[in-house]
Amino acid sequence: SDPPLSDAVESTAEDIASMEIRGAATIARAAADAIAGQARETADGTTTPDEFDRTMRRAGRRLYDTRPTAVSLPNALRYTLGRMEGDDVDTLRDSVLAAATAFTDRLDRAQNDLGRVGANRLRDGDTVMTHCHSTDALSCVEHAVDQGKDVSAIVKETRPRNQGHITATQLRELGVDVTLVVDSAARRYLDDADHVLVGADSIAADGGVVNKIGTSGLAVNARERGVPIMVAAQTIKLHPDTLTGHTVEIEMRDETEVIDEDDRADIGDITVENPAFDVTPPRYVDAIVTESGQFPPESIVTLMRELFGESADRPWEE
Ligand code: RUB
Repeated sequence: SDPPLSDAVESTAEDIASMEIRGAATIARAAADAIAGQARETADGTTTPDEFDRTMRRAGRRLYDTRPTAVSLPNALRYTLGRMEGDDVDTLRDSVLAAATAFTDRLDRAQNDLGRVGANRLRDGDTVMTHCHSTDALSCVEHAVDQGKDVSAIVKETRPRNQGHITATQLRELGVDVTLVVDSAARRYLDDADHVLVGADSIAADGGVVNKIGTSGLAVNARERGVPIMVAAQTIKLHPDTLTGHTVEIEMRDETEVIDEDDRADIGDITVENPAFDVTPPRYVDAIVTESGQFPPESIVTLMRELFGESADRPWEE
């Protein structure tokens, strides 16, 4: 039977599943770090190169199985496990550690570079409306503030998990004026917004944006109000499987996030659904801001082909 996986992988997998670790970029970083931890621990024990290889792929599978929608997770595994090479354990370990470091460095750089691009879209005195909590989106605001621009925010609370509270806190730390609203107040407050600014968990080849449930309704309302919709998403959010016609799986979460058991019992026999994400069609998106510049959603497929070719490896399955 297979030896247990490292604490780094087990605890990271549990934290991603429970959303202690959440948000696409943060999940990707945690996965790369956990893969590095596993490589160190496995190489420290008595192991053959074959066993090392098998254990690393098993660790990848364990992480992969936590949450299905954010493609940054499999892209992190693709990057780190895809660069695993060598004939002896030390060389194998070092290749994985080097890949994990290169990957997290790229994350930092990409977020910083896209923040500078996104900031150029924001003018002094502008108000953004946000949904959920996106480190890529916040990077745009941070760079705008660094450029000396005065930015205000209308922050949707983002039921059921209220990630808007995290966004509100972090925007306050940047010195941004924040107004918190319930999700259903979004349309009313769009009249006060100059941009809708959201992140993404995945971007499909047709330019569709997969992000926190409610993003698509917000985008439709924003379009109706004439408010431009800007998506901040570094290129690890591009979903290579969608190049070959696959759709992105939308995670369904537990109903207890929506209603507690007592209330549910009082109401009687009902169905509770709790999808975590939705898809905003490309026609409702004005710009996708990446570290390689901003793109209209319709042209994102060109960038995807450049980065992934026509096929995406699944090293955790080998
Ligand atoms: C998080 C979410 C975020 C994206 C982008 O959902 O929808 O907008 O992940 O975040 P959850 P980032 O809270 O369910 O993980 O820009 O930090 O990658």
